[in-house]
Amino acid sequence: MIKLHSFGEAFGLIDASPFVAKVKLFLAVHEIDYQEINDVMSLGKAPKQKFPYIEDGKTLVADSEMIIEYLSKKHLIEMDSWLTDEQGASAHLISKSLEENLYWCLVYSRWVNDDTWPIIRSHFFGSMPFPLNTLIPLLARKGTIKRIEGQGMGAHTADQVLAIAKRSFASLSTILADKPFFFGDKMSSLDIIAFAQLSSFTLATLSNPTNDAARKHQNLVAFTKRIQQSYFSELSL
Ligand SMILES: N[C@@H](CCC(=O)N[C@@H](CS)C(=O)NCC(=O)O)C(=O)O
Repeated sequence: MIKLHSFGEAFGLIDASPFVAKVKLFLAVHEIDYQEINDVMSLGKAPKQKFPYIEDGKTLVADSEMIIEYLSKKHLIEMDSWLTDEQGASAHLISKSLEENLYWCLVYSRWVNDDTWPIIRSHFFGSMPFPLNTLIPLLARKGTIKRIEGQGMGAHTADQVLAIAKRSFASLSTILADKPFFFGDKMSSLDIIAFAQLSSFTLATLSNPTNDAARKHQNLVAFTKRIQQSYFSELSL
């Protein structure tokens, strides 16, 4: 059976990481059995020093997109074969916007902003013994802020990052409109990616200006709730 290395459920979400959530939803939608291994301490041993990665026997596959490609080939899944070429191209670019831009607003809201950082610190590092519980979170926060700065989002003020996130939420809300899924009645891989990124804001039990801004869009809240309830009903909403 496939082993999925993840951070684990957190803040009412199926995983603290939207990239892990994406793989978990893909596995659930396609009814692929797997064993989940939550071990944040082993992140350093991950092939790309990031979660998710999977083990399939001796094969290791890291990166959510590559995992989905690998599993699609193995299980002969063609989730997007019904999309037109134009829809497929738009889906690709929207998903890149979500994962390469909106995602960094999420990281900023959790790791940079002082309103949410204490909750993140206590969740990931609270059970460590003293003095690790003071030193490790400091180092981890410093490292994450360096990555956010390297990516570019970290150069902005909190208000500017919030404005960037708000524009993405509004655009996604407009595109989704009152459809069940982004391209109509049927789920595509864009819905999997959109669920993973959006639910990290709409369904998180963390109250901050970014999550509150996402929750103003009723259709995005309903979309993420519906999917979480359909595939992960054990998580309370
Ligand atoms: N492109 C990767 C991104 C994965 C990623 O950024 N994972 C983050 C969590 S959301 C991570 O493991 N971060 C740990 C670190 O950078 O130390 C994917 O699609 O899987």
